[in-house]
Amino acid sequence: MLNELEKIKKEFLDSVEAIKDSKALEELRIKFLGRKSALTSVLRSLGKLVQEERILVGQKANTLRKEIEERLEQIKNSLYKKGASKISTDYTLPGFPLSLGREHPITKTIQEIIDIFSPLGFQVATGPEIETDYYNFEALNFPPDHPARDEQDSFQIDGGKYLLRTQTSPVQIRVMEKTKPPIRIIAPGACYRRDNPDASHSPMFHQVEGLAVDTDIHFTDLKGVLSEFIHQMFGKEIRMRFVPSFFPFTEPSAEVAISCIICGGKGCPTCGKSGWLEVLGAGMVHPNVFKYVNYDPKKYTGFAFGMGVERIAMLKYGIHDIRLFYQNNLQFLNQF
Ligand code: 2NM
Repeated sequence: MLNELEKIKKEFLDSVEAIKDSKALEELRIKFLGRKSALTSVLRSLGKLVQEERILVGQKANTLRKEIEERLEQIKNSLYKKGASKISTDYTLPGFPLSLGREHPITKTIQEIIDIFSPLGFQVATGPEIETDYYNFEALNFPPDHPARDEQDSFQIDGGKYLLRTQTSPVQIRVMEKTKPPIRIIAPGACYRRDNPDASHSPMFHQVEGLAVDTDIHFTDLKGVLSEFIHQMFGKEIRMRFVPSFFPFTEPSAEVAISCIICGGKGCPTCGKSGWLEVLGAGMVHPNVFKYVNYDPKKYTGFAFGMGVERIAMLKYGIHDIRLFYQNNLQFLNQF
């Protein structure tokens, strides 16, 4: 038996040098390790041997088997290295498709709004989302304990030292503090109010507010600018109306509505049978606001407006629940 193993080993070492390709390698593997190989039949016949012999021959046979396996593995690797350098890459094959992201519908709507106001001379202004009571309320003519504050419950930080802005108008105050008129700006960005989420409320939402200040700004300028905005955003056929309203930072103030984009004004469930949809608030800047930023209210007048971006996007795209914007459902988001 031991002689037999020696013979197998010698024969293997003799024939291994001749291997030139993977076909020859596989043939040799079958010949020396396969079911019908001499080594396999030695291992099979171990049971017939007496114990001492069985242990000795068994060990030798298994060692040989390992040696053969390792040597074949070495040859396989060196064949692969030689061959790999010959395999050329086909650079004309198409690559793996990358799934491209896209703008969120809110980002897209903000950009559309900016693209309408930019050619009218409005520059984009931004500011902090963490604000002080002074910039978010007081300088905007919302005195402490004024009932208008009830509509804008805020999230407080550091026991009321700071708050998350409830509107983007503090940006307008910050710009007016640093810049002399004429001013024409729009302030897009995230705002926060302590509202419970439902189909039309979210504790985080977005606004675009606008402001124009100069020596000769009138209500008719506000109407002209907003009429241009509404027609570009919703269509030339859309009508617009101003309804008297109240905001602390404007006087007079108005709610701006558009003829219902679903029914054209006849009345339907979307417009609550009124034929009109409220889309933004606006007015002439209150003289008190100018006093806070050291503008002379006798010299300067201005108009301001504010809109909820989600509301605009919901009307434009026919979305019935604001929460869809924040759920990251790709089936929803991929539609835009
Ligand atoms: C609105 C409605 C009406 C507004 C006022 C000002 C400022 F800074 F001039 F006082 N900024 N934005 C304003 C006016 C905002 O949002 C519904």
